[in-house]
Amino acid sequence: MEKTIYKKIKEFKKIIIARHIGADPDALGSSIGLREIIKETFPKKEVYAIGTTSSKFKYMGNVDKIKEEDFYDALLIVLDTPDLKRIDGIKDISKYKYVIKIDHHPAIDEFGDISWVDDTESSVCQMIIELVYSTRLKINKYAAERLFMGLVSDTNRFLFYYTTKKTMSLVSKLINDTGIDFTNLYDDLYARPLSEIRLQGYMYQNLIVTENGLGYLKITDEIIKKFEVDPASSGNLVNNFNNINEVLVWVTFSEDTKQNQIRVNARSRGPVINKVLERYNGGGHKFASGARLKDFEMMKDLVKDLDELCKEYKKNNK
Ligand SMILES: [Mn+2]
Repeated sequence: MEKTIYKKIKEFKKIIIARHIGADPDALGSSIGLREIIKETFPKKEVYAIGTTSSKFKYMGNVDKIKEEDFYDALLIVLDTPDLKRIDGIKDISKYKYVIKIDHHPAIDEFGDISWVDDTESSVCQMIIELVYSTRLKINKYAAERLFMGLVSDTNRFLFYYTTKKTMSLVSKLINDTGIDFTNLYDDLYARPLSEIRLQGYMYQNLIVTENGLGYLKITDEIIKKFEVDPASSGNLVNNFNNINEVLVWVTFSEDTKQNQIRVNARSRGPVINKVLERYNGGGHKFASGARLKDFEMMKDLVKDLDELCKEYKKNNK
């Protein structure tokens, strides 16, 4: 697989790298990292990492702007994106000459002339590191830093279950080969505004926990305004609710008045939740999923379904 991908990269003069909307460090790190790797290996190629980004992730590097129609003869590489509708900046992948998909989410849409999808991989950044070490691609320090940050972010500092022996040995090799100053990178990754810390305090105080072990919390627009945060903030904090004795699955419902929807972020340390979230216009990983609801009305049903799931899980795992 990696060899075929390398061959295609070698073959094309123009390469576009895309990833999902609402980019996170894994999406940004893998796309920007891969761009730098290709440029390092093939300095004459035109390579672009596209999609919108936020000021919050400025430290991950710059993204490129392109006019899509000028690149239909290019190789398109789509990273970290299981479904077509969530590719940032690409309207119709069928217009491109050749498409490669590289992803670690459970597949939703099958696409790409080549598709390397493996949900046992911790992150797409990990897959890019593998790609480098199994082909003649060259890596530099800047690319290595991007990949390291994306991997650390997606594994929640090597805490998540899909952190494997392979993850550790690839990271170790990466550090050895490129000499990145990895502890320094944490300053960028984990610095947070006080407003978000205060919101986290509110969330800890107000989490409702059922007897079956479901923790849930509604975050209205009023609360978002009061804490001077944005509708995505609570979702960014949801990983900090791991390791609570009484909580098996936890979920936040955050009102987004601009998009006129409720953002749902769910995590689990046991029950498989993505199948439930799929029924609510969402999905994701087994233990980390999200969804979008039209309004708070549907929250009750989802809470009930997840609570039921916790109950089942407890019964079967006594
Ligand atoms: Mn990812």
